[in-house]
Amino acid sequence: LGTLPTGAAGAGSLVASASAAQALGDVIPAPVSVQAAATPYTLAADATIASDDAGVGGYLAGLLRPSTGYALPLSTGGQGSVSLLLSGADPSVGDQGYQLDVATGGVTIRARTAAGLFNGVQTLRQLLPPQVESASVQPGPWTVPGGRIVDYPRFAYRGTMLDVARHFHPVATVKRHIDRIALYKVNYLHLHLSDDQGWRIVVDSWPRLATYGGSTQVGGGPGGYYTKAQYQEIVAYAAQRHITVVPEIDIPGHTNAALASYAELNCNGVAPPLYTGTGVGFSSLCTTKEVTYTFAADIVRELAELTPGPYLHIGGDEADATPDAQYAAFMNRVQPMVAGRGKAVVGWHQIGASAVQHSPGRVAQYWGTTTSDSLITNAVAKGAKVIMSPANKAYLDMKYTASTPLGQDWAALIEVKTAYEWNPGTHLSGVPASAVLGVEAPLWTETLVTEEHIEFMAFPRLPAIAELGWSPWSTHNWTAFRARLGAQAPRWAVMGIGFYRSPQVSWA
Ligand code: TNX
Repeated sequence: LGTLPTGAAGAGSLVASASAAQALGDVIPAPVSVQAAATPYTLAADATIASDDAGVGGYLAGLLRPSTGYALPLSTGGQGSVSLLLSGADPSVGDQGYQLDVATGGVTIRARTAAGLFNGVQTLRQLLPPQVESASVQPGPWTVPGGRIVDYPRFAYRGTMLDVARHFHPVATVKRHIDRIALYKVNYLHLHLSDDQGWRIVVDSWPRLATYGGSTQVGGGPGGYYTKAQYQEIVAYAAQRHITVVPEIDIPGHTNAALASYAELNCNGVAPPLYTGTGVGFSSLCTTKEVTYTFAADIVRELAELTPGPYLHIGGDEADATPDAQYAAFMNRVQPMVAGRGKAVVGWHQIGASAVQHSPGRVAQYWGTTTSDSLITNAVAKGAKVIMSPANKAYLDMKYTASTPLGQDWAALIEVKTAYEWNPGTHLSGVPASAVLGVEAPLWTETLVTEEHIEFMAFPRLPAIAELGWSPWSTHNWTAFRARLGAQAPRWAVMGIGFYRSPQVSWA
């Protein structure tokens, strides 16, 4: 594929001095309310951090110490130059929002939860000069514009998905991706852990899934899988950044890797070969065999045991090789298994088929390209909430333009403006905003092999989708977003994010 035309390629800008102090509202996602004041604060060499939550305090200190070179002693409770307080926040902030006050004497973030403090820290991070992201000591000055921000999310669920099945991505890549998505207040990471081309998580009761089913990937490379300990390491790393992992095992279709690993899962008892192409819709678990339900129960049990978060994603998309009646019968047995393990089902919107029953807390993820869909309205009528991932707006694996060297184009070409210009609360007719749990930007990896590829497709579109998930619709404005987005470029350069330099944006 050659070298990507990324922002990071022009690394000369890496060493530029701290840019002029920005305005208080120059943050992505756009905050709910911003009152600027002429009271900037400059972090001094003897500054201190006090936090009511040790985890978020430690995270902030870990962010600031390498680039400032300051000691920034951290205390739990009390008052510091930067104070993170679990009291006194404006009540409107709810359980994810925060209030940020910047005055000449210091910075105070108030919230009702650690997650709220963490979100406030991400705002503070963006208000500091881009060089704050550096791993080595930089000159500063570390000035934050003065005033007050009161901020909270429009939707509870602001996610992105990483497909580690089509091409396997190692733990270190996933962790760095988590660091980058946290900057935009993304709070769910959906991991697509199985597909036709690979099974990426150890299941003790079916060990060949990982060792054989995980042994290749698209194009025939070596693939890979996470041990349970590695998966838990990802979950814990995400949790420290207030991101909840949503694991997906895609059934009953998209299962060639499982079918290849265990002959008994096939209706004809014959294991197919491993698959390294990019076709979809050809594989199905044998829904009429009892062993299939033993298999499903084992997978659900082991995955639920590893997962502290509330959701288990069971796929359910493109089961074209499963007859409709069998699909419904299968889902009607598997969904209660998930509920029985204390988790809520998430499935792609095909789980809205009318013969598939509701299960408690069920969530349907919309990935279609139209603005009305009977499967979704069915699911909503039965009580499901919806995650909005319209493929022609939110899919990060779609090409930006016809000449983008990576990605696919079956749903659309998605330039930044296209990714930004839609409203998750009104996009689907018959789905009121009250039924929308949030948004998710999926990144499928049929064509994406390296971390550089992931970054190039996610940036700058992921921040656009994150803003749709967080910011009130009243702040939605392409011209204003475009300016805030362009200002992120120096930060991405310091962070080493090789982004797509969309010509729709004037990059700083
Ligand atoms: C459709 S969207 C799929 C995936 C592919 C993707 C590629 C959905 C639920 N299924 O299997 O990876 O298109 O864009």
